Amino acid sequence: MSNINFSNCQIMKIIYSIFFFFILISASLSAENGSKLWLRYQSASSTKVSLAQFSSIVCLEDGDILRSGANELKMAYSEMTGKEMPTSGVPQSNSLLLGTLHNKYIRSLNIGKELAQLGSEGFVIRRVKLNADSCTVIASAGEQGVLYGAFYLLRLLQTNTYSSNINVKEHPSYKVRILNHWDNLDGSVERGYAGHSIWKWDELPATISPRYAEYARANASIGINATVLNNVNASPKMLSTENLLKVKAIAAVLRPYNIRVYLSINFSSPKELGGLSTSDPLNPDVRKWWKNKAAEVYKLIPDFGGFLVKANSEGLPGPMDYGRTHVDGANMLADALKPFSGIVMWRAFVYEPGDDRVKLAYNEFHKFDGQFRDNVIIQVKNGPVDFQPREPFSPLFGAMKKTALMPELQITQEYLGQSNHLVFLSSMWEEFLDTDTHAAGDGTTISKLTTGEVYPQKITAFAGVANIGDDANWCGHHFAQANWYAFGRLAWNNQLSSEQIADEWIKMTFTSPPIPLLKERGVRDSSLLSIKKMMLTSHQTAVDYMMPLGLHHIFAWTHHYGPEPWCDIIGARPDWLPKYYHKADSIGLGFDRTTNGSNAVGQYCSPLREQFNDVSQCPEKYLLWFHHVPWDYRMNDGKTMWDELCYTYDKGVQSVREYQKIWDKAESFVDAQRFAEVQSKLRIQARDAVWWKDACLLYFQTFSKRPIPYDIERPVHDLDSLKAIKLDLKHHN
Ligand code: GCW
Repeated sequence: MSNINFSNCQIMKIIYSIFFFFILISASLSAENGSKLWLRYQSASSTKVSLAQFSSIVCLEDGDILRSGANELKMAYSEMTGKEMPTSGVPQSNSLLLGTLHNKYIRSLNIGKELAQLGSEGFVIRRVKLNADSCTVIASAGEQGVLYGAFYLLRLLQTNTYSSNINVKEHPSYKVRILNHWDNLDGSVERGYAGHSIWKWDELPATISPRYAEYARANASIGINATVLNNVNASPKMLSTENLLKVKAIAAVLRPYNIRVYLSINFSSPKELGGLSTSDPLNPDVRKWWKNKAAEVYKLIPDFGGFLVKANSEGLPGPMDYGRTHVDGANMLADALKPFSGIVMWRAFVYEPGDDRVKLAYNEFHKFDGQFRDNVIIQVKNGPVDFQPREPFSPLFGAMKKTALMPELQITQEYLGQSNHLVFLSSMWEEFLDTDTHAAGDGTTISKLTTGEVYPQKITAFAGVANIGDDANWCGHHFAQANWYAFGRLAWNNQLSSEQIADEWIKMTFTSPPIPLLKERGVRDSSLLSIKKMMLTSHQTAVDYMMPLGLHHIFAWTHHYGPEPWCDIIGARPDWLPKYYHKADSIGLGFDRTTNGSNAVGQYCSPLREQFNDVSQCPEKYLLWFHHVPWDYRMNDGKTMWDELCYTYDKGVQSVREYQKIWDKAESFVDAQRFAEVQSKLRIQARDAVWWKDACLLYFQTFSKRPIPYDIERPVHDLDSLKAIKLDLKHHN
């Protein structure tokens, strides 16, 4: 009996140990809502090396921005080791030194020329000998570079890629790396799918949300150095003194992280806010009003960045209301900002009805080449229409040789499943940046053009429409954080591969429990690899189940979420309706933009224009963008266009199902909350993919009159029931 009792006791002990083990594991697995983004250092304690290898941190000088970098390292040290990082005033053996050329130790390293070339935001991280001691140094010409170097070092540790003989040299591809918030003063966010605006205008300037500093840290960690706080559909009230005081309060939080604040302005502000009778850019009172307003802004915010302007677009006011031009409008604002070194980002997203919509921005802008002030930069969306799942590049890139141009990308997934679909946008942006425009001969890629390597630009910039809101996980979908991350990384280095970006992000974001522990628990590396593969194929997958082969803008009228290729609204602008774009008829599908059609191909340089013009040479991913193609046209793989369309939609659906399997298999690798949330979003995505496939194939079948190939999944919806769907937007916005 006693024996039995004894062994019971042992069993109890074992049960308790197992119980506590699981409590520990589940605590580390469950307390996760995604709010920490990729800034997780706790796991680094179990990686090959951690900050603990450094004997001390030595800040060789003072400065708010440098201090932000040092603080991040100290915080990471505590998270990694549970102890405070030793600090020291002078270099010791194995110290981590942070400093700029202002410091004698950094100067003694003889790297002044190198640092000057890298600029104030560039940096080196290097193992150096100082007197007799070996140290690691993060050095830059400016304190900004030290901040970026600190985050760079942390990333190496987080991703397990640090080596003790480190030798890194970095500088950013673009000077201005900027988020565009489409946030309104009432707290709503246009095309925002992650809750309300993070800017709490009602409580500012008295109350400063702790999220502002978190936001600044996250952006600094990926090199973003600028932000436009408000929607391009701007309210004139944004520039009221009352609101500027609120902007000043936000700027004060972002400044130590090297982030400058910009504002979108409403072109009618002189009239609407200032009470003038006009906002004509050539009117002296209007010009004076803007000069005074600029002076007021800079008095409050001396490092204010400048204005972003949407003018004469989608009903917004602009210089053309007064018979003036984009040049008149942009230059007037540029003159007002010039004394303070501010810049104007003037958007080319304009499409006054007339010609084929894809041609309009080019038609309106390229004729002004060379006429803008040198503190104006034209902000151009990646494609000629509007952030569609896939577009060929905007032909303005390469066409304006004497004007600074900057790409505008959309991080928020307005047209890519919003916060429900897992779509890693980096692949799309990489494709865009790598595109050869041939503007100045072979190899004139968009990345080279926009960094000023081909035609020099005084300002270079890279903008992304933010996907950030006040949701706990910031972006609505855990994987949408990867798009914010990727945008910043590409703005910093536009040569990075999406594969590297995905790899970094996965390792930094899903570090709980840490990777080595996972291995002990038998989770194979293949889970990580599969997640990466899922991310890297996810853009093509979304294109496949939404708009393959160059189809575009066949979304539902209001919400841009689901399919409505049949959509017809009496009295609507034709180029706001899907039929304008797909042109389905009994002969075939697609928009004829060849020399026989709208001749949009003519806006591209040779040999692209000839390639796009010739149906047999046109890349199939753009086929229906440039051609009206017969249903039985033979594709490269020998299938008819109709069959290819069917198989591609089906492939999209099947790929999402694969993603579900990949994710479910990764369950032991991800904490419970994030696992369940992504799982449930993938279920929505799988259902939506079928919705897209059925809607588009059943609708286009009414024109093609051909069977859906019998070896693919049959439709599960009726066309009429799909046509009856009217989404309650609240579910999606
Ligand atoms: O993509 C479209 C959006 C609008 C947006 C506009 C723009 C801010 O549907 O919501 O307005 O583009 O870029 O100005």
